[in-house]
Amino acid sequence: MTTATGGSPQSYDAIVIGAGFAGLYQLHLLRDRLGLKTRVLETADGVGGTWYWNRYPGARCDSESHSYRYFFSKELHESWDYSERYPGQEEIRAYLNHVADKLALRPDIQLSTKVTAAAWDEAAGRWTVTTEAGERFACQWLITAVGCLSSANVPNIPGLEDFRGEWHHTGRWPHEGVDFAGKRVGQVGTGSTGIQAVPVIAETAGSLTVFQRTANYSVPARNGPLNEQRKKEWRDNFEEVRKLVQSTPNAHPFRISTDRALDQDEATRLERYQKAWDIGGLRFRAVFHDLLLSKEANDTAAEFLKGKIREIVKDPETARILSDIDHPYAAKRPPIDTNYFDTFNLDHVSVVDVRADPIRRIVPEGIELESGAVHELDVIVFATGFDAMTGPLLSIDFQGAGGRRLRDDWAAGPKTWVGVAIPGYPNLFTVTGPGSPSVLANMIVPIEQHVEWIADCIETMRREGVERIEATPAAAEAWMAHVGDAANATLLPQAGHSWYLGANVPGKPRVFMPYAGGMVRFRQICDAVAARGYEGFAMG
Ligand code: N01
Repeated sequence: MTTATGGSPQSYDAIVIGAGFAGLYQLHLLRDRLGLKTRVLETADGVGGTWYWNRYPGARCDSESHSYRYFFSKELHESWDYSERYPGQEEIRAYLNHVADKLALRPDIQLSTKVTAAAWDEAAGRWTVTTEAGERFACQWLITAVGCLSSANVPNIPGLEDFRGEWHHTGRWPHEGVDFAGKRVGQVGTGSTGIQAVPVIAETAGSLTVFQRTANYSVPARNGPLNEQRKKEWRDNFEEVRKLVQSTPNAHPFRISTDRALDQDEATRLERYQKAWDIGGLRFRAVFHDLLLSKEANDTAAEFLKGKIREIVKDPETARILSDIDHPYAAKRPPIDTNYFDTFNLDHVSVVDVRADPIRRIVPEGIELESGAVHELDVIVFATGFDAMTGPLLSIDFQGAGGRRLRDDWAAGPKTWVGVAIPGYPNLFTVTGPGSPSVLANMIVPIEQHVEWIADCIETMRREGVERIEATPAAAEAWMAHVGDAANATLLPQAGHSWYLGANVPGKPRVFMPYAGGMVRFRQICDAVAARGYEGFAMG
């Protein structure tokens, strides 16, 4: 391997940062369709992105497996079967390794390489990318494929360094696993991750105490093995599934009902909720069209789900804490689970309401609350989420045109043009950046759309002899206003503590980051931008 720590940087047409779903496909298109000399730089020592890091107990995707895969190649599609309704972390990682082999991507992926900085050289019209090890790379196009949820958020609770036991964040889980057998385990966090982890940790832990700040809804996933007939069905119906996921606003393989909750009588409504509960998964959100548009409609779903918690959880005080939910259903990312609420019926599992009695500090023997109560623990699991969307980008020191810094430019919140380009940062593309539908959709579909749009844009530049492209400040300003308006037309901003708003990270600006206008509309907007000669961009 060549190193370029001292002299001139290694030269490429394009550098892609990250080897998850986005980076692998971006490499394939740039290298194999456009013929660009491309290199992927990846922090981890394997491919997989999110699915490389998130090895916590119970890690599994909430998208159904026939929709959580690439759709750009029928041949690739037919070469892989998932084994369960929802793919588990190991299986998704295996799938991405299979893709890397099948498309012969590995020679152009440099693992164990953390990008720390990237600076635009205006005179050369190129980016210089620097890694933690001091290697330098130069490229005309720089593409971030760093994921939306890859910057682990370990809360800054005083005393953590004094804790006598071991602690882990779910997004940085040890590869060798964690042995909970007989141990006193404390878990902080009850988002999608925490809700998946609780039942699995409880299987072996001596005791499990869940520290809940915000109670959460959850719908049973109803996971299970796929039989051979179902696998064949998904293989044979590639075109239908692809069309379906590309034609629904949230890119999942099911349609959102056009019926409104408030138009139904109560018996019909309950019957529809019960049916969706029995089918399980994110489909619950699609039962009625107005669940995220009308608080009154949402209340009917919320009440149904709170009722289920009270039905399942036997101890009334535990049921009260778990069902004391303060936001509309699906205003935060709605989790799905396998036996989450049932797990609280086990004698060795309990919940502590840390909204009522907040965590004061961590002491050598465990977690101390404001009341002075100390929960003695051997292991603390932080299922405390991520510095979402902007975190992974801002962890790289981007220096744009004229020496401007992304950290300064985004001090009051991110600004992008259609999620993929940032004014002041020429020839930089951000796959599923802030302002894209990304996390509000089944991620694979926005990833593929962005990656293809970026490849088309670069192809156009080369065909037309354009060396430099940059989003205009006016376009980004208008787009972020539209992103805000799209969110405000829904109930999403009503979950004031959600990571969609950056509210989970102290000091982070409160800006609603993902585009809530839906994937179908977003694709039309991006296509129109390209068709109008890359409207909102300055090209030269
Ligand atoms: O993180 P979260 P996550 N003291 O931010 C709590 C995707 N995902 O990793 O709500 C006490 O949702 C925090 O409390 P509060 C999915 O998009 C997908 O669970 O801020 N508690 C909350 O309960 C998801 O939305 C899948 O009051 C603290 C929890 O920690 C996203 O990843 C699976 C705290 C964090 O919840 C993130 O989910 C898993 C503190 N200091 C995740 N700080 C699949 O598809 C935070 N919390 C499978």
